[in-house]
Amino acid sequence: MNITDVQVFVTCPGRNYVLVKIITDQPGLYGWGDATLNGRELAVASALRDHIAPLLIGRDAGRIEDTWQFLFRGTYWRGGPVLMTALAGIDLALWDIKGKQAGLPVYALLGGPTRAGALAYRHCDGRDAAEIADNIRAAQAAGYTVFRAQVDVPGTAHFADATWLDRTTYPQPFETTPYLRAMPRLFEALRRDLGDAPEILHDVHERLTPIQAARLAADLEPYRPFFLEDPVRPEQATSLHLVRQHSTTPLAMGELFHHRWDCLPLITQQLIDFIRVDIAHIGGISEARKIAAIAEAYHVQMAFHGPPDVAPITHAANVHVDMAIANFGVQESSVFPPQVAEVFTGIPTLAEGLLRVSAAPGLGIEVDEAALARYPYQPGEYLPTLRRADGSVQDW
Ligand code: KDG
Ligand code: MG
Repeated sequence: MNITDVQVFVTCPGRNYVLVKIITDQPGLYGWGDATLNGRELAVASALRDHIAPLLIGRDAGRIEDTWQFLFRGTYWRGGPVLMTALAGIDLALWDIKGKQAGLPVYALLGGPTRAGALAYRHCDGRDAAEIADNIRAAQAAGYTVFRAQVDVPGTAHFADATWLDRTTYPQPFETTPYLRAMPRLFEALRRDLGDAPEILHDVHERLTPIQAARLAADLEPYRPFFLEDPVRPEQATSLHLVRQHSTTPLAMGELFHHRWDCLPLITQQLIDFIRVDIAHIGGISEARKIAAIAEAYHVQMAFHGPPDVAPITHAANVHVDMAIANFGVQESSVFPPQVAEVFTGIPTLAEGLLRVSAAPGLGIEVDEAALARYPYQPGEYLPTLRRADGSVQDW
């Protein structure tokens, strides 16, 4: 079963996505992968079209691990976000093919289901505690039990654009002092309003120094957050030692990591409780299951990144791995723009707070190529840059 073609599509059904279709010499046997890197889509598309696709023609599509090693080590340049996202696109498409060839869903190839579905969390961002509480109540009515709370910071912030509420809300400009005071007040207000039942987490988005992160983790402790995500920057992640020393608030990190070696220090030193790698940015399912196995040995749970800026194929891959591993923690869920449903079928479904994939062979996602052609790439979809009051750059 040899690869005869690797096609790359860049489409924008409300968000820019880079999709990979690998075609084999078996009639009708092909696979879809996602290689979306938010704001750098064309760099990945070029890596795939110009450098990777020509290397794959004629290779055995069934040799997933060998292809992974070939692209990661065999081509010398390993590592960064562009190449690891390109590799993920190939890896996901090959797992899709493997499942279709076997007539089995990918979770069955990974060892079979260990649970009924993947416990999902929902973004419930808002301008203030009251709006977040309302959003949590609405999500509770839809069956969710775990929620992400992001809020404006009194005195410094305003929401210029309400459409950002569905993504992540950020104060502009951003100063850490009011932020560090606002977050414990937010959690206190949410607990007063909603009680103990909702599991509530917060994403710091790498904006704090280690000692500030330690302060926040300690101040949030009475309100029992589900986890505190990305409290410090990834460049010196072992500074989480300082945060650990000062609190028992569970910590999560990993969406900016590229492979298992980025994760190793945090896992083996037990500096985090949840690892949040993005399957689309760490080279796909092959790498994800290795990270899960390492994490399992250290009692770290998996919480794969699941933002709307990766395509539904990655969301399906998340749930296939979540279903099969023992150390699943929680799955971030996203609401896609409505046009996404015109392009993709088989997107994971949510019921009673659990994300599920069907038992269809492969990843279970089909892509309508006529529909994606109606939504050409939109240049300039970059992440906003957060700045401090003095105009200097802050982590977003
Ligand atoms: O492209 C960046 C987003 O994926 C990121 O900002 C989302 O932090 C995020 C999250 O936890 O979903
Ligand atoms: Mg995050």
